[in-house]
Formats: sequence, C-alpha cells, structure tokens
Amino acid sequence: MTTYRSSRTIVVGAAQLGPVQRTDDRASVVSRMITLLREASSRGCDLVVFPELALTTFFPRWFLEDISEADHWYETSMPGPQTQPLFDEAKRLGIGFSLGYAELTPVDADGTRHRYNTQILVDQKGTIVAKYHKVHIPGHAENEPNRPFQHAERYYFEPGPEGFGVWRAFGGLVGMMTCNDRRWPESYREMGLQGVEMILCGYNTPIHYVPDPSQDILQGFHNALVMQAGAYQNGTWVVGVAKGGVEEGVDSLGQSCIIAPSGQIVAQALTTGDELIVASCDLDWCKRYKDTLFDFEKYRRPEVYTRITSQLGAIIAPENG
Ligand code: CDT
Repeated sequence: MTTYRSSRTIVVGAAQLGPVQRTDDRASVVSRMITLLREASSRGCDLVVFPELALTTFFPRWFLEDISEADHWYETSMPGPQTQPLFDEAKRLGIGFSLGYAELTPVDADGTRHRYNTQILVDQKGTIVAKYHKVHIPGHAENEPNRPFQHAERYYFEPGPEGFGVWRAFGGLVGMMTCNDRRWPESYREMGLQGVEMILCGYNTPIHYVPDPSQDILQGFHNALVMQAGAYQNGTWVVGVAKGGVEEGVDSLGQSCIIAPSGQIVAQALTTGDELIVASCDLDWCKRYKDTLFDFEKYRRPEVYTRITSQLGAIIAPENG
C-alpha cells in the first residue's frame, strides 16, 4: 500500500497497550512500547500515541490511606532513567510520540508537590514540546470499600489548572486530552476554538461502571459516540488510545480508534492487547468542516451560551405559570 502524504499529512499510530499488572516493572512496559514504536516506524508513522497512565497499572483502583505509599507509581522526572530508552529509540527512529503518566512535581513556591494525570507530546527530535494535565478527574476522593474496585482518581490527582492547549507541531495544530475529558463537549470546543486539527487522547475505561452497571454494555458505544461527535463538531482528527484488557482482575475497554473530521472511524483496534493501528491523516480535511457547517466565526452565538462558563450544575427551569 502506498501511503498518501502531503506536507499537511500526519501518519499517526495509536499504540494500544494491553494490561500492565502491578508486578510489571517500567522496564518491561517501556520494552513493549519500543516494540510498538519500531512497528510504527516500519509502517511510516510520524507520531505514535500511547494511553493514559501507560507506564504503570491503573493504580487508582486501590485506595492507599498513606498516599506516599503510591509515590512509586508517579514519575518525578521525564524522561527519567527508566523512560530514557523510549525517548532514545523514538529519536533514533525519527518518530514523535505522546505519552500519559502520573506526575509528582517538585516542590513549588507554596511548598506543595502536585500530583497530576499528565500527557506529553514529544517531537521527532526527542524534545518535549507540550505538556497537558488532565482537567476532568472522574471517580471519587474517599475510600469506598463496598465497591468491587476503586476509581479514586480524585484522591490521587488534582485537576489541571491550565485547561486545554493547542500546539504547533508535526506541521499542524495538535491538542491533548485524557480519558474522561473525551466525554465532555467543552474539551473539544476549547481546542476547536484554537483551531485544533488533531486531538490525542489516552484512556483507561473499566467495562464495569460501578455507580450504574446498566452502562457496562454501552461502554464501547459511548467511547465511539463521544469521540466521533467531538471530531465532527470541531472539524478535527481524534486519536483515542486505550490501555485495555484484564488488568488486576478489572476488564477494560480496548477499541482504540482514529476518527476523521467527518466523524468517521478510519481505523480501530481489533484486540484488547498491545496493538498498533495506523492512519494517514490529511489535516486539510479539517477545513471542509471548519469552513462550512462548523464555521465558528460565522455561526456560533457565544452571547447566548453564557451559562456554560458561569454556571456549574444545572439550575432546573421553573414550573410553568
Ligand atoms: N481514566 C478515566 O478517566 N476513566 C473513566 C472511567 C469512568 S469514570 C469512573 C472514563 O471516563 O473512561
């Protein structure tokens, strides 16, 4: 197959990972990621996207009363000694990548160390060109011992204060979001209003949704629904990348996919394990939507959208009469 390329094309690989168990060390995960990078190189990729919290098991499924006991799941430098081989190999291959990981920052001016669910974008020379801190933190902050497993992201991570950025990279306008962010239309629109042409999103999505198990069977549908809608309504490519399969007894969604600005899925993972899917993404395709049906400048009405930024929860409409 000949890969179509214009100067406005990114050949992107969604590098889905299968489960990372608690006993899997960073070196073994990085080795799996390097295998995927090499496959991506042989398939002509410019950019490879790895999932959320790619380097470790999805540790918010456990509640540790002493949070410092979780410190070993966080990165204190990037690259660090264990991730340097990934950066070295990507640079050698001339491939950029995006990576999700737990970040524990150095002490800031207030004497605080911050814990973020972080995603970075690394260019083809191995330089970190953008960093994003997950905005929408799902789950709970307290131990809920009656659950079959925890989703204590709100205990382990604070929400990113910076919001959604868009960066000039890979010849286009690239943004990032992480997992639960993909369910919120505001995430896409914030980036759409900065002209985004490709959104990179890693995720860990347990099939079993404890607060409402009736949603379990719909996990795949909802995953595609939100990313296809976000792509179409903002005229952007979306690359959604899972850490799937049964991790520490918790079954997680695969179905990584690459979505065109039309909202159509152009590539989708077939397994829940380590798997690379590739698509050649013509960024000029975005203009067909951005310049027509979703011409924001022409058609948006921000003066009647004021509730979106002034109000948090719903204020129910009063009774008639
Ligand atoms: N990692 C992450 O954000 N996962 C959530 C699970 C549902 S909320 C408990 C998601 O939105 O996929």
